[in-house]
Amino acid sequence: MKTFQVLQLSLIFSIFVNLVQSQYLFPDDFKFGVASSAYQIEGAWNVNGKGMSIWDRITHTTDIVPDNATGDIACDSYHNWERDVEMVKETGVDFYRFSLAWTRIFPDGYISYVNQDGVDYYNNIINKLIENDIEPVITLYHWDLPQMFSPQGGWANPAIIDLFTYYAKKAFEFFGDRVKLWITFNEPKVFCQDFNLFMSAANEVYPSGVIDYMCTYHVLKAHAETYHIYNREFKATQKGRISLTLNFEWSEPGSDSPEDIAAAEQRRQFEFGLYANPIINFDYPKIVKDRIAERSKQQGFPESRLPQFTLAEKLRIRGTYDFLGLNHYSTWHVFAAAERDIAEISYESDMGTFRNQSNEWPTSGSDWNKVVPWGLRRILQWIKKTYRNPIVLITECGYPDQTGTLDDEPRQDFLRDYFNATLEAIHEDQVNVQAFTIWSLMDNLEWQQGYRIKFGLFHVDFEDEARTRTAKKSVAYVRSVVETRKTD
Ligand code: GBH
Repeated sequence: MKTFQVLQLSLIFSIFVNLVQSQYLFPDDFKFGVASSAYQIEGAWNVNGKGMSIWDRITHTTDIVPDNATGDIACDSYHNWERDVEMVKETGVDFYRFSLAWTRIFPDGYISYVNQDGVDYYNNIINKLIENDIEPVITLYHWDLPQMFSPQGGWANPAIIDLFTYYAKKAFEFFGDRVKLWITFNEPKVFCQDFNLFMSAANEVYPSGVIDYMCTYHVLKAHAETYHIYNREFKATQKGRISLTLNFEWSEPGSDSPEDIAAAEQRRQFEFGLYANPIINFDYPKIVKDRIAERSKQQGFPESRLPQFTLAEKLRIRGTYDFLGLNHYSTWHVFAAAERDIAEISYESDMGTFRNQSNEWPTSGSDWNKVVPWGLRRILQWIKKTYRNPIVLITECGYPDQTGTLDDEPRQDFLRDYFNATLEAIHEDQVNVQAFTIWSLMDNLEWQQGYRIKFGLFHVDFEDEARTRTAKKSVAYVRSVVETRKTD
């Protein structure tokens, strides 16, 4: 063979190798983690002084969770925490993201009474993680509000801002000597905007389009105050970082028409910009402010239903992040839609647009969790462009099935695809993404889907009193990616 032909062949061969195998490596300082949240795993809902949260009440008194499922026992991580740490170790990841149950530490929500058992519980977990070289990452609020604050409206009542910051400050005092990464809120859009649908199903009064925006307004203020407290009183000595986590399902224009392109952007701003823009840029996104103000006016409200920030508040909220926490699960096609009847007062009608998911996208064990890895890459590109390339930590991403099978090839395929999308964003788009967290460490209480949907890297036997955990196949895959820094 002539040299030329050999060269040509080897070129073809290398292109082929690149096609079947992503050539990119995770940088040495890129971190991997696994995640959980208190109500979904802990159980022991009233054990050793723990107070009641809204989720204890919701599962005990409504039927919005199927099969009468509750978190009363869940994975019983209150008793099995040593095994949990062992499992994290087995995955090989760098950190474990978990949340504090506010009412395990402060049963009434007020800091005036400390339940030492709760402090001990989290101290044990943190210490054991550190002994095992696993970094603890704490979420302060993953939806389990103290029930005490519910009748007063919870996040719709401004009193919650101080109550939350008092709690957060105590958490820094108790655990901040060892915890270097803090997340104030998990997915405020879910507990402000989405839960009103959920709550109204449970005959709770939670009118959309008014109360949910109060929640948004108070959460943003509580987040900013917490950030400032940490910055002022703890950062110099504890040397940690703090931010919040926002969920973002990618909105892809349903067609090339200018209307659909605009509709997709409008949806991103309502779903993500509503929270990210005040913190990273300045104030709510203009399109969100304008649309809500305009509809409010037509509806006869003297002011916008979206509470407005004063200039001082805008300045206080801007910049209150050391990184951006991103939870991502799926992607949608978004289309322009006729404006809804002006009589309809709701977040959905303010947001407008219409969305669906393509039948061609592979599905998972949950109807909306379509597998669309390029959606993650587009999100990362969009964040880079919209917010001047902030540090992004992916704080959740994962694959659900309905069986909990140990033979979870589809989860492994999902992870490979979403890891590759992350690698492309790093190496081709120069996005500043520095961590990937897999949801979830183990099968757990999947909120309004009860135990029917399973995201775990570990299977949990919910029939067995011991809640025995068993590694699924994808655990070995995750460990190999962390070790080799590549996805194949
Ligand atoms: C995360 O929320 C949570 O942080 C975590 O606790 C949870 O276990 C995990 O996801 C898995 O669900 O049915 O079309 O109306 C994800 C937020 C929840 C937002 C489901 C979209 C419903 C889409 N997502 N929600 S749809």
